[in-house]
Amino acid sequence: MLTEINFDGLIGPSHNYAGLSPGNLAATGNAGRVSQPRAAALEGIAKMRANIALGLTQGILLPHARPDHLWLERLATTYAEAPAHLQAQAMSASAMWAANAATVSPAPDSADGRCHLSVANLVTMPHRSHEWPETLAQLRLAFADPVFAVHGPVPAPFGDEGAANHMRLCAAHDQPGVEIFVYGVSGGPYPARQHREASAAVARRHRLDPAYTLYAAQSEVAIAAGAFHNDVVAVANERVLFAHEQAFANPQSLYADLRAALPKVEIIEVPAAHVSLADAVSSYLFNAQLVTLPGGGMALILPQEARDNHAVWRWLQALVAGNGPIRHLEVVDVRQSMANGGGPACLRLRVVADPIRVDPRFLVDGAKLDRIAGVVEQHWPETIDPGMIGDPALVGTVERARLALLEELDIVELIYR
Ligand code: SUG
Repeated sequence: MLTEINFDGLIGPSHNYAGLSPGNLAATGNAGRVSQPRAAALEGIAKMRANIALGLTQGILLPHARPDHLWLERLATTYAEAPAHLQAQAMSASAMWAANAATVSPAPDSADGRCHLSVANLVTMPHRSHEWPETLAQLRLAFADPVFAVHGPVPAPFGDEGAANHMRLCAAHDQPGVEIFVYGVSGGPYPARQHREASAAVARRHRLDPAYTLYAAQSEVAIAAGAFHNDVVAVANERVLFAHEQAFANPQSLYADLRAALPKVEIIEVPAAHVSLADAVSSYLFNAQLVTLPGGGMALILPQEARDNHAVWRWLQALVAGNGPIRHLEVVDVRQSMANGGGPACLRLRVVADPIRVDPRFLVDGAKLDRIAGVVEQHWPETIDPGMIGDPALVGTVERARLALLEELDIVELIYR
């Protein structure tokens, strides 16, 4: 039984606002603010509970070992001796944004009938460039069953940011789909983080049918407005593509190719005259999770910021009042993650698979989330002032917190990586 499983990155105990991502306007705008890791993780857990309450299957990916001593060792330094910017990069909790963990091609799309996962190299941002080894270790545990093929990263310098720049459209999750790889060319003052060459390599190793694989450039204005990933301006689920009018460099040719490959497709384009790019980016309207509900119909799982934005909320009200496929709006509070540029969709990696094939330690229900919340309440720091990142006491707290979680979940393999 193939079904969509959302794997959320649990927000780690080192969550802080060091302002490490140029082009991510929320992260740079909040640089220096005091963060609340405990509240952040509990917000993420509440979002997972809301998804479970909608009848969805929920999984989890875990915070990485921070600071990353192995990375610092390769840079010939130690946490105590490293300059402040390297300390911040080694301490970042950025692995929480699981949409950047990997690109996933479900089994029906691949010539070999396996579900392929390629870990993202995240080479453009130094603080994210060292995520992939532990992400890969977690994917190899969670998806060890031979129905999955887990791949290492595409080599640098080709930047790959994973599922955040990948959309899959299909009649139903268990049917063959059309995969769209969205890449950046340039974005005004900001880096384009997904390179076409990386996407093409992922498509080849996933053994996708070229006739059902599309490439689309992100528009330069979208990147310049703060859409550092495609999932800030577009989201897809089954036959529905929900996108901002200015998301793509050449939307008409993308839509034409998509209609040819999947005649059933429904494209919901939000006009800039109703919702500006600035409103789309600040509200994270498109960073919603677009999901199919077990009883039929689709829901958008939106951040509170989308409700707080007048133009966005008015547009959404009109959307659900109409006769379209999106019928339900679910609002979640993930403010701590949002302040670093990560909305509901950034926090999850979608995998279409039979849950029975997944290592059960990476699947969660309400009772397991209670146990995880207990660890968070006991061990996650209440606040982190980015000026205190070098403090050895903080390092001890962060390391003990992760250890307590791995022990609680019995995922001890990750301790001795
Ligand atoms: O890569 N923020 C992340 C947010 C990623 C959001 N993911 C998706 N859109 N799928 C990023 O820019 C900020 C961390 C800091 O500044 O400490 C950060 O890495």
